Amino acid sequence: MEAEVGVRRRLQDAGQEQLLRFWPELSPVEREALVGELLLMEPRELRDHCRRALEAYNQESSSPQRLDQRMRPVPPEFLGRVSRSDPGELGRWEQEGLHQISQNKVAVLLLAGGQGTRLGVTYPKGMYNVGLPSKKTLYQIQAERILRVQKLADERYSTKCTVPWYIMTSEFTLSPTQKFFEDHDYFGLDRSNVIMFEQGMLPAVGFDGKAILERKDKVAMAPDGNGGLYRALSDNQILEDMEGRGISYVQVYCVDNILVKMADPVFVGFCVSRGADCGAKVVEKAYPAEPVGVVCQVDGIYQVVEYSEISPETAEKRNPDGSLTYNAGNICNHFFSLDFLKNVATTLEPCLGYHVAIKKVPYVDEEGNLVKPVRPNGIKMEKFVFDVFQFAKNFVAFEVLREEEFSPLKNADTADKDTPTTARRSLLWQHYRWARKAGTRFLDDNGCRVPENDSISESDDPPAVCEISPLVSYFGEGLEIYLKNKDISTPFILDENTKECEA
Ligand code: UD2
Repeated sequence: MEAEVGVRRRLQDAGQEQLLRFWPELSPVEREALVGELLLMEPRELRDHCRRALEAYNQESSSPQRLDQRMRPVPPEFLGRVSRSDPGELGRWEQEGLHQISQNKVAVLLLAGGQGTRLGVTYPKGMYNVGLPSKKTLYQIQAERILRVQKLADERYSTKCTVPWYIMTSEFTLSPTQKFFEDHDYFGLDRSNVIMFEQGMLPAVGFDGKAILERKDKVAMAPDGNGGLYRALSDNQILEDMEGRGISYVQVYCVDNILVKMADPVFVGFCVSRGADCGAKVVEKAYPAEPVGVVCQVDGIYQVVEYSEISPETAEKRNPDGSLTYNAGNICNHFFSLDFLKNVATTLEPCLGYHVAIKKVPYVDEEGNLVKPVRPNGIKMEKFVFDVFQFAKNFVAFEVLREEEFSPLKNADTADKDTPTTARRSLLWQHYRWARKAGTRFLDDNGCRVPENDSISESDDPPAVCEISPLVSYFGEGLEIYLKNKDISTPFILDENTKECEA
């Protein structure tokens, strides 16, 4: 009774009393659950949140913001490019990155709190197996790349280093992710170096400015966006953990890129040698209308501009050499110094604005029936990880090769882009190229040489199926001893075991 009165008063203050409308029907257990949830929400924060959501929604539906006139591309002196750098320069960055890794100064941080709705699976995306011959999941591939990059640094600098792996999850993804890692023995990593923590959640708000009930005893909640990272870092004392381990640099990345280079020594080395506090990996946009955000300046300040915020004319704009003016496609792979993250988490985070997403949010109607809406009915508010670029004192962008570093898994196979099939193909093409470069000849089922036909498009399967374990090679290095002048039947998996036989 006391709890009910307290909660009711809090909700009155927040203007959200409708959340108790099924109170008389709830069992004691359900009441307790609902009260527990509501007590976590400060009345003023809840009121402000609902008001902000409604205002943002109204503004968004009346006039989508165009930024064309205020945009400038990243100045060339702050943009590194793999394609325009000579091997000596790339080697120096790699050396610098491996050195930092060997000194235990580099951590990786995975953003894994998303719900993966577009892919349509009920479990976290990192657990997805795209159908590689090895059947490895995204998590396993990432874990093995960490093991390999640690080894590369150790071999170069005679050390025994660790790249800690921080994983931000959400209410939806924490326990399945934990269980998956347990079941797979942390894929060979030391479990004390895999640190999972949870991001915050925010109520979904209806178009009337009222928080939505998804059940009679439960408010509809959604993760607060990948920019919820900064609040989660301080709420969970993650920066203290990093500091305790002596970390100076953190690479933050998104879960679904099958080609992601964990603690990428070249990217880290580039950022460190430029003295950057904040950096973004980018790829050249594939075509002007490609739906990716563009890293650029707006009124002289770095940010990512979403494709919906620029006109087709601006997206089509070209430089004298024919390249797109706004070409720096964001791939959600960022570099931060620990000092920068500390400053954001302790001081600047409240200045980050919210982005509005209009979604279909299941709800209970006035009669208490569960409704799955066919049309969007709710506002979700999210912060974005890249919105901190504005605070950088020394921002750099680093353009990498798409075919080597970016192939995200966003959609189910019914789509034609960013699907399990395209992700699998990208990885197998990469490994086919590496093997060819190392001097392999592939044989088909009949023992005949597979022709080395360079005109096949990478939107088809590669001529031969070859998968190389990240435990054997991180970026194609060191393959000659196993593959040079070898005739190899496909499908072929080069892993720790085959390596023993082949060497
Ligand atoms: C992200 C980038 C986009 C582009 C694209 C490339 C953002 C906001 N947008 O778009 O500019 O670079 O990736 O692949 O970064 N996540 C959380 N918590 C959340 C929501 C998302 O951890 O509350 C994670 C999610 O699990 C994923 C990453 O953030 O690892 C990106 O999320 P997304 O796939 O929803 O972002 P997308 O594809 O719209």
